Amino acid sequence: MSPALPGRLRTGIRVLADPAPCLAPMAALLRSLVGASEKAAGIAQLCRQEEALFQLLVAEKTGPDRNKKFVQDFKTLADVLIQEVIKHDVGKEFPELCGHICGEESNHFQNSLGETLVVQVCATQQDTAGLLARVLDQNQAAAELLAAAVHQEVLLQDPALARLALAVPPESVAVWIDPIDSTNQYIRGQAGVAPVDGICPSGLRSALVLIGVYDRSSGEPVLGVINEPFFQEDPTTHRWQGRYHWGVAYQGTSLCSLSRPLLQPAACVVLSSSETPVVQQALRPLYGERLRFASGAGYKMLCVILGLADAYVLSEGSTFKWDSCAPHAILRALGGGMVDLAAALQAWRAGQRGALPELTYHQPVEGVMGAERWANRGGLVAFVHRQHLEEVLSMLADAGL
Ligand code: 2IP
Ligand code: CA
Repeated sequence: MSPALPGRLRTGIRVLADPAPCLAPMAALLRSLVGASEKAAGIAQLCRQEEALFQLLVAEKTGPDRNKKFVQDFKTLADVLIQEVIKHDVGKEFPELCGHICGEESNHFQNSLGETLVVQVCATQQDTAGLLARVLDQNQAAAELLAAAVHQEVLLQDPALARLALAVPPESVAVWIDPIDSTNQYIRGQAGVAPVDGICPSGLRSALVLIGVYDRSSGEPVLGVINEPFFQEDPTTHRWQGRYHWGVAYQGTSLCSLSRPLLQPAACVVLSSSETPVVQQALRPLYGERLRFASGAGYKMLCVILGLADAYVLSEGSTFKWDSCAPHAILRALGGGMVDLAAALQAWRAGQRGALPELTYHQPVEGVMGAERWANRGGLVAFVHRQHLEEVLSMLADAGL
């Protein structure tokens, strides 16, 4: 058996086999995604914890060109590999999803010798190690550590998940993966950044694995898994312990691993540190000094899910479908949602007070290329309680935005 991933075994909830009775497809899909997110989180932890890998992750881009490129590539490799693992593990269990699991990264990878390699999970650990060694300039130690993590078997013991029975055919849904959201913090972020009212302004905490499922025909998010690989550090071993959250919102069924957060007495909003001064100013009458700033689009959405902030407001098109799909599904499962800010403001100004336009996940933006096709171009507002969305829209509309 492969060695255990650091930080996974000791939490006590990860590895005991759980007999999987006849689960309806959606529940089995959810279990599969949670399992894949656990493996992904294990690989993310491994790259930060194993010296051989961490050195590659944080190495400065100095030295000859070849060296510079290799270092840059390794950062991308961690992302690509995690995405491929999720695609592989989930696709193996649900062949109906093949071709419908997409993510931020392309698996075509050029190594420092200029060879183009397709990063993928091979049939055996040895083959995967061989492929990774070619990607990693024959760094055998790094390749073997990663291959062991890729082929690690992760069995969940999660009674709440095991009990679930849901019916939605996998052939009607598709998946968005963000293998590591907040990549900058993943690479450079510190452990132990002090939270402000529960929200970490920066640091490793904001690096998340996001897996979202949406309905292929309506584009609505229906299922989401957020995994926090760097939730806490064991003070004695300094190993990372993670946790995960999931939610389902499908045809009137709402289920979530978390409870709907209660309304907080002091209003608070979470923003990107690059949010425009105009928007910050417009929100001040509502939130006063309780404007909080944090890295990571997924992390800010998680802050709303956990009730640490009433809303996440983003006026720019700097997030993508893979950033928002999973948190959006969880927000819906909790009775909230995530609107397209530009479209919702337009509707609000026109006097619309019913359902406001939420983000959808199935259609690319026309007339643009690359990742931009999947940008949430109108910005967004994430909320649990509808009244918080209304307050934000009315503030921004009053400010002439
Ligand atoms: C990024 C990441 C950034 C976020 C940006 C995302 O994804 O979450 O932190 O910007 O919108 O696309 P900000 O921190 O200003 O909210 P990735 O790290 O996967 O590129
Ligand atoms: Ca992202």
